Amino acid sequence: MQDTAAIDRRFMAMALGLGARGLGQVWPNPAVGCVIVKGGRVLGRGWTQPGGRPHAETEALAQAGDAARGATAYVTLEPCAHHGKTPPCAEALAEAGVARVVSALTDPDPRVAGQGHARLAAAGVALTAGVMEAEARRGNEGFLSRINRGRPHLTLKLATSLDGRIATATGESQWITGPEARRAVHAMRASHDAVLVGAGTARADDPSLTVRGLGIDRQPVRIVASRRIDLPTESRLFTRIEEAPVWICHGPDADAQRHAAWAGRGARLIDVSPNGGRQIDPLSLLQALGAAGLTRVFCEGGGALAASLLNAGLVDELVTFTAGIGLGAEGQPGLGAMGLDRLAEAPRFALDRLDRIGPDVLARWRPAER
Ligand code: AOF
Ligand code: ZN
Repeated sequence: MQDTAAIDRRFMAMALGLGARGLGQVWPNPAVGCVIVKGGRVLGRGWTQPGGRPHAETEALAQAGDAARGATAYVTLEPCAHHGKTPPCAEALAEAGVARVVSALTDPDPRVAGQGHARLAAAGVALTAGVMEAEARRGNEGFLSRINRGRPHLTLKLATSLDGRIATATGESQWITGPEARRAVHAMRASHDAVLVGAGTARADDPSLTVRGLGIDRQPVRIVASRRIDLPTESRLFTRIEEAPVWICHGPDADAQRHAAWAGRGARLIDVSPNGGRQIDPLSLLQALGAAGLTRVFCEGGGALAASLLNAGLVDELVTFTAGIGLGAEGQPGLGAMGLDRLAEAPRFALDRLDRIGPDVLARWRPAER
């Protein structure tokens, strides 16, 4: 016979797995998961739907129907307390007769912020909060970052040779990593709200930056950071803009003609120059993206943008693919100049997870505690 704590963790783990299905699909909302259980049987499973609604609890309650009466609901984030398109989830759970709610994490959204839990308690629903909180923080880290820091969670991807190069001197880069790694990149794009590149990469690679072959509902937003909007209108991003949204983040000295051309094509143009500064400041860039509702951004280079994000301490997660090929000092480095003199000044990351992927190495890193 398992004790309640172990049972709670088992079903919360299931809810966390369901919630993760919404990652990249639900911004500006969190990707929540919900499981409704009675007598050890799962009666309803739900997760936040593309675009952020319906909420996870709505989905799970609809599945469980009348059987929700007397059941326990496991939710990866405090049920909401505000009226949106539907009444608050806390109310819906109580009205369905759910006897107990187990939640992982308090919702930092000021419209909720403890009031969801309070409503449940007031309605006589038994409440256990904080189950698998650390795991739920990870699952909701994009949303938590948007609400608490005003900017999205930022993942930086680097796919390099053994010696940290991303192309030969002549610019040949297809392909350094194998097909398995490239497929994994598409899955990573899909779990983020947006893909971000610098103008140099957009010009050199003419990337489409879409997710292909995964059958997703909502393509990530494609973002180019380009101070002057130095982006040819012959590029795929321009000619095939209908495939997914394109946002261009630029500075005050942006080219007016290209500004008009991209706007006319349907791109969203965002001025990210703080106090009239000429350079794109990486923090202002991310704050603008947070204000636009993004919770998870996946940066795929190039070297200059990656170096400036690293230098500013804005990389929350680093994903590196390393291929077994050496390109030598004449190859193009994955990171541009960082202006570092001392090792102590260099951004340092600690290994979080290590996998082999086809013939390549996939490592995930988090900022090292200092
Ligand atoms: C839940 N379950 O599945 C999600 C929640 O714009 P609205 O009305 O959809 O509300 C968005 C807010 O609801 C969001 O900021 C967060 O506080 C909460 N998200 N809550 O009970 C869910 N996605
Ligand atoms: Zn809700």
